[in-house]
Amino acid sequence: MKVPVVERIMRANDVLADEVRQTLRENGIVALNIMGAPGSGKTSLIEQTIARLGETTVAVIEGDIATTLDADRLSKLGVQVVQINTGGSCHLDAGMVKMALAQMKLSTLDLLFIENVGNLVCPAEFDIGEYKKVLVSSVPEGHDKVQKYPLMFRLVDAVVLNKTDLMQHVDFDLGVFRSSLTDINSRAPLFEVSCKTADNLDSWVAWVRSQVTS
Ligand SMILES: Nc1nc2c(ncn2[C@@H]2O[C@H](COP(=O)(O)OP(=O)(O)O)[C@@H](O)[C@H]2O)c(=O)[nH]1
Ligand SMILES: [Mg+2]
Repeated sequence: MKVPVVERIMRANDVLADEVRQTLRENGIVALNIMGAPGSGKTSLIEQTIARLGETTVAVIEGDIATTLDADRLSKLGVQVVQINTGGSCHLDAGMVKMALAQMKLSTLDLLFIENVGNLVCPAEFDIGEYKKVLVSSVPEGHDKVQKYPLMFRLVDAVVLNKTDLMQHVDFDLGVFRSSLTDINSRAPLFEVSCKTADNLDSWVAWVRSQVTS
C-alpha cells in the first residue's frame, strides 16, 4: 500500500498556514518571510529596515536552529521579538509561526518580519502564512546561486542582493546574476544593497512600505 507521508505533512502545514494568514489578516498585519543562506545578511537587513521605517509598527519572529543571538540583536531596537528554536529543523513551518503569534501582541502591529532558518533549499517549500516571500542573497556566495537554487529564486516575490560593498573583492559577475534571475523569475524586483554602507537601502525600504500600504 502506498503511504503518502510527505504529502500529508505538506497538507497539514497548508491548513496551519491558512490559519496564520487568517490571524494576520484579521489584525491587518503584513508578514514578510525573509529567507536566505546563513550569513547572507537577513538579520542585518531587518535591523537596517526597522531603523528606516519610521511610523510603521514592526515585530520580528526569529527562526534559528539554536540560540537567541539574532533575537537579542533585534530586541535592542525596541520591537517585539519572538525566537523560535527549531532544534535542528532546517526551516520554519506554519505550526511554529502559529505558536509564536500566540505569544505576541498583534492588535497594534503593521508589519511582521519572519526570519527563516538560514538555508537555500528547505524553506522554499513551506508556506508559513506569509504575505510575501523575500530572498536575501549576498555577493560572497557567488553569482551562480540563482542557477543552483532555482526553486527558491523562482518562488520569491523579491530578491535582495546584499554585500555589494564586497563586489570589488570577489569575482562576482553582476550581469550573470541579473540575467539568470530574469530568466527564472521576471516578476521579482531585485534590490542591490549593502547593509554595511547602507547603499541603495532606500529603494528596498520603499518596497517594504508599499507592501504595508497596498
Ligand atoms: N561587508 C558586509 N558585511 C555584511 C553586510 N550585511 C551583513 N554583513 C555581515 O555578514 C555577517 C552575517 O550577517 P547576518 O545579518 O547575521 O546574517 P544572517 O545569518 O543571514 O542573519 C555579519 O558579520 C554581518 O555584519 C554587508 O552588506 N556587507
Ligand atoms: Mg540571522
